[in-house]
Amino acid sequence: MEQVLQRLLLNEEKFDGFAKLFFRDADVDNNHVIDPNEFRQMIFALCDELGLPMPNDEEIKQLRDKVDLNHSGKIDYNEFKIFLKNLFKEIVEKGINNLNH
Ligand SMILES: [Ca+2]
Repeated sequence: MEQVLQRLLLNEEKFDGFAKLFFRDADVDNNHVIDPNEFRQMIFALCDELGLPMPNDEEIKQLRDKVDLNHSGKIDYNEFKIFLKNLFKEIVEKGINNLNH
């Protein structure tokens, strides 16, 4: 998994493609932002995909506050992309089993 993420990080085009696909999937009502419910589902899907432990509601809320850079209550694509890139970097640097959750 780490190698897959590393390759994505090294190729902006591929990373953008992956991020877009994931964002589109998460944006269930297709309004181009991720609302809190969609965010919750998205985090579950992401943890499932990456084999990470499922966070609880409080952790999801804290994460959402961190990702929502302009505090609009919703996550736009740019915010999502920054979040995803940082997450991938953290996984590549520390290894998937050594993340703080
Ligand atoms: Ca939405």
